[in-house]
Amino acid sequence: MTIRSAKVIVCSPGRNFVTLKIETDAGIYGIGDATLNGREKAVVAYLEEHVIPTLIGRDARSIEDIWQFLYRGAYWRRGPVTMRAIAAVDVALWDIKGKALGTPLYDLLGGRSRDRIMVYGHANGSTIEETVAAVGRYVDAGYQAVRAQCGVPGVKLAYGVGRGDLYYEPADSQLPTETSWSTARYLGFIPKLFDRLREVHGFDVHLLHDGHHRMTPLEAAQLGRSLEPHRLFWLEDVTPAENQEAFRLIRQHTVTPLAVGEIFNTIWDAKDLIQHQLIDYIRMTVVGSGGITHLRRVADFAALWGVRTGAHGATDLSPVTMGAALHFDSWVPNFGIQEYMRHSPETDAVFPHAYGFERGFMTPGEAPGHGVDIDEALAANYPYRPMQLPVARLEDGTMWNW
Ligand code: GCO
Ligand code: MG
Repeated sequence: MTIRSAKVIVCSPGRNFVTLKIETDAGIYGIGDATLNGREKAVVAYLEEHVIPTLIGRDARSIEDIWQFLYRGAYWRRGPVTMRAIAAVDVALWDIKGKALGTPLYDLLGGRSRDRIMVYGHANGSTIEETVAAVGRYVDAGYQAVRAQCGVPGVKLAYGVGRGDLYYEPADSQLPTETSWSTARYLGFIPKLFDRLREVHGFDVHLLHDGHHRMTPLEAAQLGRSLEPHRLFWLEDVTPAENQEAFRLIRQHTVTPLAVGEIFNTIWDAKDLIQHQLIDYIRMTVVGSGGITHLRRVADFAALWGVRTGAHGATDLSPVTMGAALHFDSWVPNFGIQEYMRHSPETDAVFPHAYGFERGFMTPGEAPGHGVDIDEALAANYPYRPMQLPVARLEDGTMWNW
């Protein structure tokens, strides 16, 4: 079964998505996601100019060999653009293999380890009481785990707070929106949010929080320690993890569980964090990490050290990634949780999918492959719109991490 053609489909049904479609001479096609939020066109060019021409005529069944060919063959390894392009090919090929064998992707990986997949939703508000009410709506909808983010008094456009839309989407402008940041204000405020959340909602719901790379290691340690009484499910991305050793300091000071990895691309970004047991959850997902083929190596390595998965699942990960991730989650023995940020109805219509949600849990469906397709005619109604992620500055104007 050889690869006959491949093409990249760029569309914006509510937000931008880059999708790879690979067709074989057997008439079977597979779909992969290559979306890199705010930098989409770089991956489009990588695929169209440098990857697709090398795929034509290859055996579509040789997923591992094609992965190694793309990873080693580029000579220039790793990075978000390269690894998303590889992921798109990899996921499309797993999709093809599942369809060719008439079996869902989870089955190819070794079968199901669980019946349903616990997901966490995103609750946010501009005040504590708004956030408390938002968490309540998720609890009422059956969620067992909810991420809570809140506006911070004195901080303009704090991270993670919706701007009136039902579907939170941070990439909101052709030129990056300038937001402001004060870690001091944040550290003084967030414990009050969780005091109130536990007071109202008790301890039966898992609560999560995302620091979005803003703190120094010591500040992160302080936050982790101050939140210990609230027994969070996890505290995410407290500090940028380019320096994996930084987490050692955090770990020495707090027992609040730590999650990181949504911006990691390969196992090399997470190796030290995992083998020194400096984190509890690894947030890498298929689109960011070279696809199923590489992510399962990460998960198996993490399992050795008691680290569980907690895949990134924001709206910039297309339904194709969501579908593939849910199959992966169904199989992976060291599963922790799956992030689930709902897509808009426009996105869901362009990407018909077999996966489903019911009261806080998801299932991948039983369709062969990953079970997600693209309606190309509908996609053509939604042309690409240049959008970038925001940036953040400290109160004195210093550029900080968004
Ligand atoms: C999360 C994330 C995202 C990112 C987004 C950037 O935990 O869900 O931090 O919402 O900000 O993926 O494109
Ligand atoms: Mg995050």
